[in-house]
Amino acid sequence: MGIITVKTEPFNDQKPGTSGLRKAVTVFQKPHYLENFIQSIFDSLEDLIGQTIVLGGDGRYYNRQAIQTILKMAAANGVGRVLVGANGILSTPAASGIIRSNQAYGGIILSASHNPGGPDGDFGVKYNISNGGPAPEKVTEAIFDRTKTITQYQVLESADINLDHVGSFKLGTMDVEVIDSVKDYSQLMESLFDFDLLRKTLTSGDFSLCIDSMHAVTGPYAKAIFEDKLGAKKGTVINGEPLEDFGGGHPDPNLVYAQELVDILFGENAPDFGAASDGDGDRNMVLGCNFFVNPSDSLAVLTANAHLVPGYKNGLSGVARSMPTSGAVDRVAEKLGIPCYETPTGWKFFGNLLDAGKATLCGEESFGTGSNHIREKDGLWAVIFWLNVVAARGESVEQIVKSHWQEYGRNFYSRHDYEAVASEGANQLVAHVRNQFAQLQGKQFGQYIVDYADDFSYTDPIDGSVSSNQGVRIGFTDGSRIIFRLSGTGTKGATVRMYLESYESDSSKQDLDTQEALGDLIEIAHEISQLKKFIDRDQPTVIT
Ligand code: VG1
Ligand code: CO
Repeated sequence: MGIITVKTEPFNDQKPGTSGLRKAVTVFQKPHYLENFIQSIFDSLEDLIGQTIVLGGDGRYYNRQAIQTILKMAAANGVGRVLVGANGILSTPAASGIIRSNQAYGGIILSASHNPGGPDGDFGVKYNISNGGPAPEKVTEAIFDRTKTITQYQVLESADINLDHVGSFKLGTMDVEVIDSVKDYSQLMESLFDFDLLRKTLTSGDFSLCIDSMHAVTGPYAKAIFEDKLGAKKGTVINGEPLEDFGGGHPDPNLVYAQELVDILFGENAPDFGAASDGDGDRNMVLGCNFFVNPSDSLAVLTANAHLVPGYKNGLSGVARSMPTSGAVDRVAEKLGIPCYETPTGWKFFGNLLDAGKATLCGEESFGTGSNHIREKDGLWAVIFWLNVVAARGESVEQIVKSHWQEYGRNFYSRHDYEAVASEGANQLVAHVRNQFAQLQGKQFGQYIVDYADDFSYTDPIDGSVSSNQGVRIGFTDGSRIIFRLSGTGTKGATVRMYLESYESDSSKQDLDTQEALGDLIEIAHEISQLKKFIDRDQPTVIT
């Protein structure tokens, strides 16, 4: 066994996006492609020698091969110890927790999250720092810089490690520990939530639930927690077997891609509660019987009810939401007298706020919610939080959300995604909106008057770093908003996201259909952006 140095040449497309480097599997399979990126990570980290890192992925196609390659490269680069998930699998939240509880130096998470998997699907690599959270921009920029100049990488010549069972191995001088993360994760959840109350509710016979793991990573965690620990009946977790191609599905928990769950919750004899999570387990969708909870509302409801949950009963230091997320949580924060921070899209921007104790709960409109228990969003955590609130209040999901609207008003909210459009047209669309900033100021569209039109820029309150061009936004005098952003996680062409928000304080008008309530704003958004002209699409691919 020896360390070999392999000559390579840079690839020009290894810039990490919103959440790591995501590409088609076929791109990652190109000779040296994965290795270049991993070596660039190692090269841009200081004092890596002898350190402990965590390694695991969402189990998608190419996960196993990539794990073996990364282990051999870690050994050749002087890493001291790697904690790797059994079968190479770790959910993103579990990986974050393991980095923290082991005080590891960092972690490498292999996931393309909600993107489809399989030989024709996507793959991804993300680096997390010692706080357990996604690397901030200054780290991802250093990695990207390195990918542009790399000339060689190191790899240990050795046989593959058996990842099927928990155990300890040596790879050269490096220790490899194959771990089962389900127990640790389940204990962490038990430390935050009222498991006795949950067990009582789930075994009472008059509360039913359905958890859809979408053949992705949360299956084993969900079965261990809901069925084994909390006593829900067998079969509560559906699609609970992680598969390399997610059973051909699109592991994105929304009303379109989680069709099976939606049919159950909106069907006859629907259960009281339903939830789904995504490919790597950090997203969640919560449904009540015949009722959909908008993720922006979910963050607001959890914030307003956190005092009912043991782990948060002593109060929240603050909350944070991504810019396109609706302002529903802002109203709750105001009432609670706690600060509310607005960050760019992507969980990495919450890390500093959480580390500094400025925020306790965080959320994104994209079905992501989390807290200071780890540094990633956490799908099952959000689901258990919801169940704890439902059990403590003894009300249905629908009752809880509707009484929330009555108290705080309703922020009608929707996102229209136009996936896989031509990049050129998408860029032109954003430029077209940007070019109108000056003339939009004060302009009237029906009942709406433009208050501001700008490019969202964020200055991190902790380290002062500035992130510009984080979405173009048009705000109206009544608080309504239209936002356009290009996705930083897609792998085919560009994805245009159009976000729409309006506020309704009159409870007699809160039952309107969301798309209807936002109808005028949608028209205005099309008029301003000339979307059809630039990207030649009549209908969005997904509406959430
Ligand atoms: C999307 C979401 C964003 C989320 C990111 C990663 O990014 O909008 O809110 O943080 O995915 O989530 P974008 O750039 O495509 O809009 V995950 O579950 O894919 O790690
Ligand atoms: Co995800």
